[in-house]
Amino acid sequence: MQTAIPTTLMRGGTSKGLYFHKNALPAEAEIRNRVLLRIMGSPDMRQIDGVGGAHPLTSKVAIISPTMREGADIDYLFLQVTVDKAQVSDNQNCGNILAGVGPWAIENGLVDVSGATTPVRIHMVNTGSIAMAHIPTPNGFVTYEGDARIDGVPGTAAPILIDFLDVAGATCGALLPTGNVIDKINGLDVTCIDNGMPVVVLRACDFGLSGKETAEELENNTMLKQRIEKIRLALGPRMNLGDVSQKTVPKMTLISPPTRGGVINTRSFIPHRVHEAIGVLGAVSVATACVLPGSVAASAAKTKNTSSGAHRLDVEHPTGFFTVNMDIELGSGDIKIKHSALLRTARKLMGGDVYIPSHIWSGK
Ligand code: NQM
Repeated sequence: MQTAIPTTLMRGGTSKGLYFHKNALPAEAEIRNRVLLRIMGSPDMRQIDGVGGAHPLTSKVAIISPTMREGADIDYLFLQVTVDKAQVSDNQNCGNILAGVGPWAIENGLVDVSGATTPVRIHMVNTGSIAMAHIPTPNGFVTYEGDARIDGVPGTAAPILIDFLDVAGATCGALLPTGNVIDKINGLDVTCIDNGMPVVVLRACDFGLSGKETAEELENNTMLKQRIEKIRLALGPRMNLGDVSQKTVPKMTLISPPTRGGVINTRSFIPHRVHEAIGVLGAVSVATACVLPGSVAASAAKTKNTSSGAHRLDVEHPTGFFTVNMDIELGSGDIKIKHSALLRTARKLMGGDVYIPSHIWSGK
């Protein structure tokens, strides 16, 4: 016997995942995770007996439901399903998958269309913060067609503007989780920052790299990966994340001076594979480090102005740019982020049921 579970396959930004109504999955987290592993086909490098895409960026899940949270329209819980391990993690957010949440909520009757653009206030359950997504709804329906282009996705689609108001320290408790702008680790200077995603910012040159290496070159460099993982494991507890050996945070971003007119060039380990672009909240955290006086990113960054106010920060990544718009207030040695905003697109790819052997859910 197989059990059918209703779901939607969507591209959210530069990632892809399954979007579920909370009621479609088991209520108990342990059974739910077992079900999700089976749906995706994990653990298996190829996820051959499931619908996962055999990469962390395509092995993602959004669970959406009505909310009790004041100031929000819906709850969004993000789960990362590890490809090659029996692991489902709720310890990170995902700003790319977030892009599909508003359209899904409208099309599934959780939010009413309210004009040519429908604002959806999304409570990101993983961190307790709220994002406001502006969903194009001309003629009373979600449209996926439009002329917005984001790097890392071919073609164009309808623009989804996303605002973040309160993501600083969302996971680690503070924008600078160690209390320092610079930390010393294994003889290197790094900046640990959490503006929506815990990230360790490292200089590519400290590893003998130019920063222009391809994702594949970096992934094939076993010594480099081991060195970076050692630093990650040591910094996890110092960033208030505890033992991170089984966690997907912090992300590790190698930075170098920009080469294509942006503010900084990046290569991001997320944390074991290398991102083909950069995560949304990962980019927000790195962009914040660029305008943070004294950080390792600030010295490499080409920021046109470093004063309080509005900034447009083009973060270079392997497949293009990620633009973060930010409103900041600089104090003496610290920074307050009043607001950050960015552009994503999303597309509904498939809707229907996904099947698992019934005993996975029932436990019999
Ligand atoms: O940082 C990948 C992605 C992400 C996360 C990862 C993301 C974010 O690109 O908000 O979007 O870093 O695991 O989907």
